[in-house]
Amino acid sequence: MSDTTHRFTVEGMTCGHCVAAVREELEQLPGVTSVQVELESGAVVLDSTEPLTTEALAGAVDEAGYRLVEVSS
Ligand SMILES: [Cu+2]
Repeated sequence: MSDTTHRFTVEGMTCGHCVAAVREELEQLPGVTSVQVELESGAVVLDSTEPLTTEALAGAVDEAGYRLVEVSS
């Protein structure tokens, strides 16, 4: 079974702590196997064993204190 890849952009991160906070929240979503967060662009690439809704992704980002601004497929 191949993973589902989600790509989206997070706004408001300013340092490595922000990146860690976002990654930590996203890793708690069901089936997540990998989270890559790029600080400068805000680009996130997340792999999961099942599809996740934009609402679920945005909720996790919000928990961390940041904002999901764009989802690209
Ligand atoms: Cu920070």
